[in-house]
Amino acid sequence: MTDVRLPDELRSQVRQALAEGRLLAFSGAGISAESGVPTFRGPEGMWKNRRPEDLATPEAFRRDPKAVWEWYSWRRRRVAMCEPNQAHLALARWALAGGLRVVTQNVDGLHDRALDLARLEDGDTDHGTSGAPGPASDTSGAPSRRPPRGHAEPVRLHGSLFRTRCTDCQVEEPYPIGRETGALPTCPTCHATLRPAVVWFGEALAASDLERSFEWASEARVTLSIGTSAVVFPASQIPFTTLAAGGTVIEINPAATPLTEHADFHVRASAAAAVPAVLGSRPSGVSGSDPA
Ligand code: BV8
Ligand code: ZN
Repeated sequence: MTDVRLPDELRSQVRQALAEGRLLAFSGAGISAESGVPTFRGPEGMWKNRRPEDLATPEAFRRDPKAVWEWYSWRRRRVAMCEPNQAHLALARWALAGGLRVVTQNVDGLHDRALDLARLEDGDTDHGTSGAPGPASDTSGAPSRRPPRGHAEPVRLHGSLFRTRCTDCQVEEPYPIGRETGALPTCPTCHATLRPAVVWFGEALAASDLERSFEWASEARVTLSIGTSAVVFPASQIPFTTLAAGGTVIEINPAATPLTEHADFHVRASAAAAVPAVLGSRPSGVSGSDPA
């Protein structure tokens, strides 16, 4: 495990927050970079030669739904070939043990797949999984404190690449890889065109997701801001909500961001290396083979 030198005071705050279930993990595209998912901004960013306004807005979809679907189909196929990394898995194990909650800006579904893998490790197969392959389940017993159902699920502030929403009747459904035909997908109920179930620029986030996320951020003893450029509003206000409520913010990012000067500590390292090191070894009761 990478040696991350957190000051002793912060390390004990992280331990205390995990023991009380009051650690919030807030993630952006950078947490998935080591899984091979391109980030949005920065030198290798997906948007370096595209403007978000050209593709991730309702106007773009109205103007040219085919071009927008081609971009999302390319991203879906790209993400489907990626696996959760040690950062996703460390968060999933602690979420399953009730130590933390996850709020993500990402639409790649890797937090969900990591949770499937952690449940398989934990021998808990009654939640249903996304079919993610995982190590042989080890039934050495459930974690000491299994949180209430749904507690471990991430809040997906910006939606999912693997769900569609009808542009007319608004029905939202899973849209697994392999269902694409090349033609614009249509609603099985009203036959209108389907769109990706993501939040585009200029669209409001789900009020319930926002409310829950900001509530957790104000209750958090510690918020980890992991792999986000901290520029997209309103999600970017989550770590500031923890600070305003007197909590501690630790940023994990190889680069500085607008959050850095306000955070209590900046771990200048990659997520896959730093997140397991900051959280410490997995909770008792959840065991299984180490991630690949
Ligand atoms: C809304 C889904 C109101 C789609 C996304 C002017 C000023 C301020 C705000 C605005 C403004 N003009 C407009 C706005 C509002 C706008 C906004 O914030 N714009 C920004 C760009 C200025 N926000 C909105 O429009 C939001 N809606 O405000 O609605 C409203 C209210 C009522 C009624 C109607 C409307 C909606 C925002 C949601 C947009 N959708 N995604 C899709 O994915 O296709 S946002 C998109 O950006 C992704 O979700 C992404 O996650 C998110 C944030 O980016 P990051 O995750 O931070 O990724 P990024 O690449 O930027 O950074 C990666 C970081 O990782 C870097 O720092 C890098 O250093 C680091 N990194 C790299 N490798 C690693 C690493 N870290 C760790 N480990 C590594 N290995
Ligand atoms: Zn419909």
